[in-house]
Amino acid sequence: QGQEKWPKGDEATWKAGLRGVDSDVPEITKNIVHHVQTTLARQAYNIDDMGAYQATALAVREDLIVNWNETQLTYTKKSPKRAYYLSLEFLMGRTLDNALLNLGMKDKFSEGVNKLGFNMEDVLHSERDAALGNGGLGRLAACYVDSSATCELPVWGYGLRYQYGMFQQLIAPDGSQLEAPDPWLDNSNPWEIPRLDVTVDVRFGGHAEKLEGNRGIWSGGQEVLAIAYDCPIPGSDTKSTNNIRFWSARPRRGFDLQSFNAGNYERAVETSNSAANITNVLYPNDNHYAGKTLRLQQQYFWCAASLSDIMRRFKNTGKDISEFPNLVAIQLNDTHPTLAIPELMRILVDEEDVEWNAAWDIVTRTFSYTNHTVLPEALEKWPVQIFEQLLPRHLQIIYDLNWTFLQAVAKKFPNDVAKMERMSLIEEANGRQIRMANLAVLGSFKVNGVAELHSELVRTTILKDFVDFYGISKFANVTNGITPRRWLDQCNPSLSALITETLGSRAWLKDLYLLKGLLKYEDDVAFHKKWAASKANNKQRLAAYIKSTLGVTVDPRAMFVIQVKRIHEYKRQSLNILGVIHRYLTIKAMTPEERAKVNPRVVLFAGKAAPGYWMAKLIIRLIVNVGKVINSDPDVKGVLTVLFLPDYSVSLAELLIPASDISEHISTAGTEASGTSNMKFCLNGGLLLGTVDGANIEIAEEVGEDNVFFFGHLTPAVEELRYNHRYNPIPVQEKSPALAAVLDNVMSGCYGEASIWEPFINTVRQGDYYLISDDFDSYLNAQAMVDEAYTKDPKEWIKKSINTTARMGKFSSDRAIMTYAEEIWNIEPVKI
Ligand code: CR1
Repeated sequence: QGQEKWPKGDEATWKAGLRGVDSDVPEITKNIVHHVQTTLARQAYNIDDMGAYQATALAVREDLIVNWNETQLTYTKKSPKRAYYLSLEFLMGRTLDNALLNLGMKDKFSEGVNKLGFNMEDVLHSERDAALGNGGLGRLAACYVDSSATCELPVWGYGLRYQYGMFQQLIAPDGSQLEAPDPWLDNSNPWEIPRLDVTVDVRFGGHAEKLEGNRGIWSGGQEVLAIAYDCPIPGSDTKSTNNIRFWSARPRRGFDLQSFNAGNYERAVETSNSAANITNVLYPNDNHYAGKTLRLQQQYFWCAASLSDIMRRFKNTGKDISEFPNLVAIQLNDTHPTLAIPELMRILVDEEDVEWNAAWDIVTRTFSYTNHTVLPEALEKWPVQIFEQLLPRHLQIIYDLNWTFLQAVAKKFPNDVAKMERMSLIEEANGRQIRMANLAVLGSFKVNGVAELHSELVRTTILKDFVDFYGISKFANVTNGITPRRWLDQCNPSLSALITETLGSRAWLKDLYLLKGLLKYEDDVAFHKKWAASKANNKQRLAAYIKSTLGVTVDPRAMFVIQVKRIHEYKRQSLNILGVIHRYLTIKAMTPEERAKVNPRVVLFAGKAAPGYWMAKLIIRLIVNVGKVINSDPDVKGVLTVLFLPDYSVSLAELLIPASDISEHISTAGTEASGTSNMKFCLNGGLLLGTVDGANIEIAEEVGEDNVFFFGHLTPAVEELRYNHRYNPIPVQEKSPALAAVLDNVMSGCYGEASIWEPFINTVRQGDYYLISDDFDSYLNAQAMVDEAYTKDPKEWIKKSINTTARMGKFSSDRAIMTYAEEIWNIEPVKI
């Protein structure tokens, strides 16, 4: 009844929390009230979930900042060698829950929030995702900063503070993807600390003059101001709190107004707008190079600001410049930050007066480069012409580097002109272009791929010439990893609690190999029951979300089959949906008695297509329309449901991943460098259905091949199969009658007019670059094995699930980051 008079929670707690009131209300609660009262200037009468979230976040932020300060002070005092992770993408997702768990304060805060009349779940859900990334590459960076803080390594991330993150995906009534902007900073971001005093001038354009000894002077053009925003990254169960420094672009004050007279005021303001444009938006391409000038501006702006900041910090140590590589390691996350290489050369040679060869020695002991893809369409190449306009001095430096490099190549491989052409930093065909991967390899002391197979492909295909030139030891593998804090403890509280209860402590969260301890219970009936209950609970949680967002009822007792990732032809969501159609047709042809024996499935898709990737968008449209037909067909009701969940995000992944029985990772062999959601699903006890590709292979090595469902051709077969598709094509009808029937069914018009789907169907019937027709029957076979395993012996299935989770120790990003630290960066943990 008190609730009627007092708007929210416990009146006494609110009042005792106010400023100036002496009380024994816990510090945490008082702090939240304090932020409601003074920072938000609101009160119990007008505070909603969003307000409660903001006040709670501000209170938690204070603890983060205290730890952050202490960590940074320790780094400054001890001046250890530090590593910097340069990534254009950090796909962070939400922060509050993760911060509370890492700080070990979730229970206390939940209590406080409750007292004030809120539910922690609702408060946590009020936070908007920070989606400053496209997919795996950006999420990997986020996992790596979490692990570096947890492992107490002195690592900072450097990124861009985009005003607009990854677009919001909407699905139109006809099934097409629509894009809406993501103004994620609109509600302000409590996790960032603006450093208005930390700024860097970044020059674009102007003239470059060459002096003696390869030195140069770069002047004129336009300067843009970079302003730092820091984002504290707490480690788990440690004070160690690292940083991501995000740069935001501002027009340089005064510059524009001076260059125009008062009569040109509007033009002047336009120019300022164009400067701020640089950090406006994240480019929404995944595994695809788009070649936009503004993107090159982003890359240089970010590299220049970060290197200037790193150099300033190094100089504060008072060490001689030759010591730079002994105190600084810089990791290039893909080729996006490759400009950091000529930029460091420019700083050393032009500004620090270091002799050219000595400078190159410093540079090549500082950088290392991670390659994330062998897909040719993703390799960055910038037209020389754009460089001439924007970065004239860097172009000179690249030419000078190339000159020396090609001489060395010619010396090592006399008369091999083709090799020289391939290895040159400049591609002469197709207008002249600068090959960023070649430059990244040239300027780095170590190059790594992200899973064993991928690293091998890097060494034997795209970088083979460089292996011949430098020797194998420069080329390494560091298999990707994921943070078990977010990807089990946070997203799957019921399983996390069961694991902790069973193992007797939470130590597994920082030593994931301890999960092996679960194997003792692989046949334990009571444990099986709890394991299954947790999965059932997660499936119900997802079913409730589906009900509330799509209005569709799914049965949590059905098998949940999930494929969530960027929509891409190489990832073959197409194969999945064609397989679904085959299943649909098969069930429809059955008698009711036969249907009753079918293993009921809910097939879930989610993922965004790049706005300019027409074929990927067509595939989404097909999935949605096939889903509509299947879901409204009484013949398959309760046996098959197919849904496309819109607007995939880190937060949606946290809901989906714990609910899977099977997840699909079915790329054409040799195309998926690693994959990381495969690791997340398996860590949460979902079994894997996939091709022999990327990290699937290493997952199978760990969890046992009998616990994964593999299918499809292997990597060495791909080239020949593609050749055959081009030169000796076999009709689909002959290769796979099942697939031919599915394609005919699509073209029969039952999911919408044939003309809509024709362009997609043609890619399968002709050319079939991604080998759908070659793998289709094998895929169906694997699906049949899944059904059999799931229905025949539920105990055996649970045992597989337990085994999968228990053997995922290798895939902690702590292991990955320690490998980088020990084998590449040569840095050590620093105790705070
Ligand atoms: C790969 O496609 C990998 C991530 C992280 C992606 C994916 O398989 O897991 O990187 N590559 O390493 C990429 O985005 C630009 O390349």
